[in-house]
Amino acid sequence: MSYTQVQSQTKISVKSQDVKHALSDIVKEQDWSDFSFAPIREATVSRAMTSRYFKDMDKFAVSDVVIIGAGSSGLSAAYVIAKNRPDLKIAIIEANVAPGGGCWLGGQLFSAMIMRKPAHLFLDELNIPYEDEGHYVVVKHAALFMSTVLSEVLKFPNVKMFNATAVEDLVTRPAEDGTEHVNVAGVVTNWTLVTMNHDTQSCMDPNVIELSGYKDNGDRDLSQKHGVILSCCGHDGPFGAFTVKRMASIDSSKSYAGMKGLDMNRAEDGVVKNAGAYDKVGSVYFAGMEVAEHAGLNRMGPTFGAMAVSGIKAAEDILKHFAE
Ligand code: AHZ
Repeated sequence: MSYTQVQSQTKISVKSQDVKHALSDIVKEQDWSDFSFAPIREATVSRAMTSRYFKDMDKFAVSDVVIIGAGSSGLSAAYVIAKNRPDLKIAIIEANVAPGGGCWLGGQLFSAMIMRKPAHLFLDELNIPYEDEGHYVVVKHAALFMSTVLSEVLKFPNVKMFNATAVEDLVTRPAEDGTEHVNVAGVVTNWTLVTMNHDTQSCMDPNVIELSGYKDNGDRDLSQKHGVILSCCGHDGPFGAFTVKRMASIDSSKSYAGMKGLDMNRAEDGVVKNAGAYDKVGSVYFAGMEVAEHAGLNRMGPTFGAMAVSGIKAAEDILKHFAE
């Protein structure tokens, strides 16, 4: 009996009092031998995936907010922006297949995640339980935080995450003030596996996501707000700190200080204070550990409060930009 056949019947009665079945309408007590799904063509499965993906690529080819990096800071920011502005198109680009960045463990191989207050208020917002230890709280597993914030973000209809996709360059325009500075008008993307193999392949050109608010000739359309990039690429590594490094290589007026050694107290306060807009680069905001790279701050190690709070601060800056 297939699922559709079962649906058209009255509910199967359950004699067992103890067992709670997840498939409530087609519950089986003992014998699953006649179970089958309704038939499906392989091509139907392909079309169901690819048509949606390409529709999303079309829809998000011009986006209001592009978030680079789906770690704890990027997803915290995405949650706040998407919740407050369901009208904004928010594209999240994540180089890894698995989103979440470094937030599947608390530190080293340990499960528990430490968040210093007031980041616990964000946990309350997401209904994530924790142990209250006074000035800090402990979530029993970092994956509980990550999976919750990730699922909440993905539920927003105005958010699309493109994972296994790397931002490998920035789209730039001359700054309006006539100086040598640049405005960033979009991101250049490629499949991560391609980005990692440019040296071994003949050139495979990338794709682009443009920020909203530009005309066909690339000039700003002053009748509307321009879109923004929020870079949350984490600290330096194979992909990390991408945007600060690229800004410094494009624009001679930019340099990045580089992250300093570990100092939890200075690092967490500094990352929050320096998160948000980036001096003299229109359209780009930063949150998370990438802030430590451009501002020359300490790293904090396994305390995640500043990741959530810097994401929220950057999100609020972006909300102000769209509200003004
Ligand atoms: O894959 C990266 C990760 O998921 C992704 N990413 C980086 N560069 C990218 C690019 N294109 C697309 N060019 C890119 N995606 O960005 C994500 C960064 O997540 P993260 O968890 O590394 O950064 P975060 O700043 O959100 O959180 C940092 C957590 C850390 S590191 C640390 C320490 O080392 O002391 N302490 C904390 C709390």
